Amino acid sequence: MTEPICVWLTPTIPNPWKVVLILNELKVPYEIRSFRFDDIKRKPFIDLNPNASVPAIEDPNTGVALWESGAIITYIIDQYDKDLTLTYSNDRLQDKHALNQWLHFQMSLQGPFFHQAGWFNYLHPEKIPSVQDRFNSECKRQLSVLDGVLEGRDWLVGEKMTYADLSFVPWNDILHQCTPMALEDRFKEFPNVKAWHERMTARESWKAIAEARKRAMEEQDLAWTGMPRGMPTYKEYLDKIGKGEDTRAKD
Ligand SMILES: N[C@@H](CCC(=O)N[C@@H](CS)C(=O)NCC(=O)O)C(=O)O
Repeated sequence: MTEPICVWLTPTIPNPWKVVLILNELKVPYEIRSFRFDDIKRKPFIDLNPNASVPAIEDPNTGVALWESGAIITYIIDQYDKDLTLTYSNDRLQDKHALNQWLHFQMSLQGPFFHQAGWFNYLHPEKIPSVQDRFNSECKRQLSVLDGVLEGRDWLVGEKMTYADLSFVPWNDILHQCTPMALEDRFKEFPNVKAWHERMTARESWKAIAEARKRAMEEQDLAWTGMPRGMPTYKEYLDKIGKGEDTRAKD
């Protein structure tokens, strides 16, 4: 019997939910270890991930512990997708490696650029229009690449949904919190991305995550920015964490 894989996360950060989404789709047991962002650079988490970022996993079935969501996804697919539900075998060498190519695109472009766009649009203490333009236009460029590839097809590679498709969901889902676009308009220029995204977010696997994420944010009383409700600026938040002060919202 498979023991639950422990997934460490802080709830507002999208990267861990990619991992949880793939575990849900494969029906691999897991347990979420949700902790406060305040503790990301502290023990015990820092012993697990010296880079102080989420997600990280510990798999009691194999003794494997990993961080970096792309590496974790590759591990889960290798270890737990023996039926090739979300991947392709060596018999389809081009498709199998194209999945890895898209995972790298997600990991090196979509995730980091959406993150930096969100930072410079909403959290950075100064507004720097040239930097905001740079990240906003790069996010659009990536979406237009995806939109072009998805023209006339449902999935990035081959005829089925794979881990590559699923890896894009959590960041696309918060595009409106990264770039200055309204929730309902975020995919206006990218109809193929919109249909693809909605195809995946309509699944039970994602609905369960949206609920779990909401609950985990409520447990910590977090605003959408990831800061405790009522925290005026990210700088103040980080200063308080640095001084070891209690950052929890006061009623
Ligand atoms: N490439 C990493 C990125 C993980 C990551 O950096 N997560 C961020 C936010 S998206 C984090 O934990 N940041 C900690 C910090 O900002 O101090 C992955 O995909 O696992």
